[in-house]
Amino acid sequence: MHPPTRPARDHQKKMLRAHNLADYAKVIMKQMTNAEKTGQTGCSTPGNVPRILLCGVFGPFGVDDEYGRKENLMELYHNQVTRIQGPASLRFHHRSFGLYFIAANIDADTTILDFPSRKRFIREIQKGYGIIGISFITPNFSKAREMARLIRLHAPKATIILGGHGAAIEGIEELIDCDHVARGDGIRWMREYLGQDTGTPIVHPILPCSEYGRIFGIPIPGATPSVLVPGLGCVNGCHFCCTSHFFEKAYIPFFRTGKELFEVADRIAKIRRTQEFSIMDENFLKDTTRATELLAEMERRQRWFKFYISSSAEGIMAFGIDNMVRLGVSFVWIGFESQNTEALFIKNSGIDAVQLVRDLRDRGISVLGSTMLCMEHHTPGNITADIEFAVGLQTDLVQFMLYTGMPMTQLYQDHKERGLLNANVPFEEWHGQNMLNWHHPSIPNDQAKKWLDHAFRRDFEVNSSSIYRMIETAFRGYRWLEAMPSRDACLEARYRQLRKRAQMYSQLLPVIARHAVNDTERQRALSLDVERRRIFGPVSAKERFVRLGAKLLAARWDMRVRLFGDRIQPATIVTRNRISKVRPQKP
Ligand code: B12
Ligand code: SF4
Repeated sequence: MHPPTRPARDHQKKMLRAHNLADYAKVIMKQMTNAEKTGQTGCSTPGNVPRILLCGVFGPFGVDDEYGRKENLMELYHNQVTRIQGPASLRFHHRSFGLYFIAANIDADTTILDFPSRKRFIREIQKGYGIIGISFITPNFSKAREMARLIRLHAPKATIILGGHGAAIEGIEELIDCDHVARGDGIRWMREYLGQDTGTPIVHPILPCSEYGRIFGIPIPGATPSVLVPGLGCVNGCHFCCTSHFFEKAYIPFFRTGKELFEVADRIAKIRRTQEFSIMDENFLKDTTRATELLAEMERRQRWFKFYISSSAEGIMAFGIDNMVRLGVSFVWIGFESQNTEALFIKNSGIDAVQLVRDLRDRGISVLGSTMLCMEHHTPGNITADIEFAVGLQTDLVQFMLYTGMPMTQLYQDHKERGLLNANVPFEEWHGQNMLNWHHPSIPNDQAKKWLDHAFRRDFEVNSSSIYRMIETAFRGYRWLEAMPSRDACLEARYRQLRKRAQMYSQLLPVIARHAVNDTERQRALSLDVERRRIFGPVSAKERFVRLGAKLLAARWDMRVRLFGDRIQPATIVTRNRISKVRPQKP
């Protein structure tokens, strides 16, 4: 294999830097050098693999137009969690990670185009790619269809491959003009399609878990956590869960053992210079053995990573909350779904949800609890009981979603067989934040959003902003660890991390008090600030400066939100992945 020429490398570096991805560039260069060192040749038919373009759908996002809806923002928290919390809402952008995973694991020159505008997309597809892959989810169906149409128009020779969760839509081959549909794991699919070895170990791309990262318009200090994907899918197969169904209710591990996972995390941590990871795995603690091994490896190597995870309640109980503290979990997303529905959700069976949340928060672990509204048993008379259940859990964050059967879940099949699917609701509305895609027996469709809005508001008014709650959780965890008669090296490290977290985020307390939703939140923030002074001493000159800056930025953001609304669009990111092992061979 020929190593790339110096000009090619320089160009590559320049391209990546141009998109503010300097650390990613370093990694690409590093991986390239490793490939050169080991003499990997990759593709069995060098030179035959066409240039590939992998795209996310085009923006703008979260606007009412012919391709999308204003309720479907390209944001996690501000869309489905903290959306009514005004300037206190958490604002982050997340990339289309699946595309980076595919690019890192095939032997081809690949360009990733994330969050393009329609115009930018047209410009890129005219560059002579042989294969163009589109990643989309169900509510972005119309965007994917338009992209395929544009490819046929501007790049008629390109092969179109559809992938991502939108590929589960029934009869998608007929609905969108394409050449192939990749369902399930795209790495395996692309490797097979390109005639490359499907058994090659997975290379984990080095990526920040999010971009932008602001609360009250204030940039979150420090390096953004890295994304870590241990595997895809979940074996639990809950009837409504599209992630589980998309991967055929199987778990596809990228890294099977805790030791492997540690090595990957260690490599990423060293390169990105942050010990924090957002684990993108639907049910990370389900594989208790792997998580236990990971903890053992961290303790053996004295590496105190911190993790944001998702896990079912049963997984948490099996692994143990105290072990989560040791593992460095500072945030967990749990699906509580609905009270009294144990037959539907075995994962929550026999678990006291209120106690679980309290125990987690007492140990410094923030909880995002998901709940579904407008389930079949809900009526205008009983739905408030479920909303009160969710509010009463007192999690740091709550996700309320409409009960929506996405293709091809058991719920979707069930609604279809019973003739309940509402054919008048276009795919653009299948995002769970506005209307139902099925005929509910007792809740008219124009009422669904009203229940959602009520639920979010009720949680906000009773429990205060999520950022306040997260700071409170950090203090609770700090108190708990401080009260321990003795701490081993692991707990001592966790204690120091929590102290730092509590100290850093407590600088926001005056801002929270100033922008509080009601007097309860104001009093909560002010009294936590009093406790902060008791624990950490008087506010230093530097902290006073930080607090002043935070206040000014928050006031500016508040003004912007009031005058111009709170819409923000993710920036377009172009990543040219030329680690290509598909280069002309030496004769
Ligand atoms: C990160 C994420 C987001 C990010 C967006 C990232 C982005 N730039 O698009 C944010 C937080 C913004 C987001 C928002 C939403 N999301 Co989302 N999101 C996820 C999440 C948690 C992780 C996805 C991920 O990166 N996984 C890791 C990668 C490696 O796996 P992957 O994406 O599945 O990719 C693999 C395969 O799918 C396939 N593949 C993917 N793309 C392609 C393309 C090609 C060409 C090929 C061949 C293969 C292929 O290969 C990859 C490697 O194996 C998933 C849940 C999950 N765990 O999968 C939900 C999920 C994808 N989101 C979902 C939904 C519904 C939404 C929202 C509508 C929710 C809402 N109301 O707010 C919005 C929509 C935003 C919008 N305007 O588009 C659903 C999709 C449902 C469906 N059937 O379409 C999921 C599955 C969650 C769920 N269980 O409900 N989301
Ligand atoms: S436990 Fe969670 S990830 Fe697993 S199938 Fe159920 S809802 Fe999906």
